Amino acid sequence: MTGAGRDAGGTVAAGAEERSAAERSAMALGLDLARKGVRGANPLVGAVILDSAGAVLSSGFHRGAGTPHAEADALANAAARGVDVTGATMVVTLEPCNHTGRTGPCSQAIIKAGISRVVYAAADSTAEAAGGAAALADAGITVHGGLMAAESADLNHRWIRAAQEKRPFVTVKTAQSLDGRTAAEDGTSQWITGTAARADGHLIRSRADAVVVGTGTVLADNPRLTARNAEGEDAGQQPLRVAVGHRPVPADAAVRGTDGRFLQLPQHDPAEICRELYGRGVRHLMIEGGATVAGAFLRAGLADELVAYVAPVLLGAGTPVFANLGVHTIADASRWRWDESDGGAARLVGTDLRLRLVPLPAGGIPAA
Ligand code: RP5
Repeated sequence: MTGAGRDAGGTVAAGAEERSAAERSAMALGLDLARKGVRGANPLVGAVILDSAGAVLSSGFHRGAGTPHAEADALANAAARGVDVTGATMVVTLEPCNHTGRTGPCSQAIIKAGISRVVYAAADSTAEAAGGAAALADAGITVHGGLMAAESADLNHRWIRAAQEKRPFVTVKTAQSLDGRTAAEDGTSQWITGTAARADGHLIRSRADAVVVGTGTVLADNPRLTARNAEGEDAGQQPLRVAVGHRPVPADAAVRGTDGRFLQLPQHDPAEICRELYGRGVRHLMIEGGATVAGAFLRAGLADELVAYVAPVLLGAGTPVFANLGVHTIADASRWRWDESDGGAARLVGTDLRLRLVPLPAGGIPAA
């Protein structure tokens, strides 16, 4: 969906042909700016304002829920420098919103500022915010949708899916031996995979809004669940750390940290966990185990991608990577397909193999 082609009384043209090189490079800049935002309840968005010659007048991005949207940020940055944006073009990575949430509708701010042309990438797929392009066109602004829409949608694809399904996008991550174990028979588990795989896992943590483990894993491994760099320092955005289950989490458990980003949920049911965390603004949820929690999400059909780091290590016995999948016969197997996006279906990361899969629809049969 490009959002192009809608005629709402003004002009909403498709015309990728006439989009200038300046607008394309402004959109690329907008996407870079968008990545600086904080993930969570709102999508990542960047905006760039161009003069009629294609020079950049101002830019902005959305820093996270409750802060100004990218369009408002770009307009405010222009105003702060006394830059006149009358008749200018706004290039924005998502269709401007048309609703009043914690901030006002961007469509009205753009109209009020005297912008004469708006070029956006992806249409806003949420029912609450959609309609901005039509409102702008109604006000006589020339609106083009769809420039670099795929790049914008890719940036926010987990958020978009979450908004559509009204639950977090769920990534299940495992770090396992070649024979599918996450701990040896005596419970020792650190470490099965190497530093490069662990660093890659930390990158996923830094992009997730929350990381979930069961209280059993908290007690067994005392994980920190922070996103850290190769030096072991906290790096990037930090997810909310969530322990699910009834067992008490000790006062000195590493997962509690000191930043207040720890939560214990008594719920066991994945759907309830998703509901609770979605209500708290979580749009991308990462499940790190243990076997019971990860298995419960898979069994409930609430795992949207599986990232498995497989070490060239055999344990022969020990903790299985998933428990209670409810598979008793081959016909009931939980079936997945390799997915090439987001880092590829299979590649070596240091000494380990990183696999990425997405579920087949229920009852799906893998391609021959
Ligand atoms: C979980 O995170 C596993 O339980 C593993 O032992 C643990 C490591 O977390 P950090 O303490 O490195 O954050 O996947």
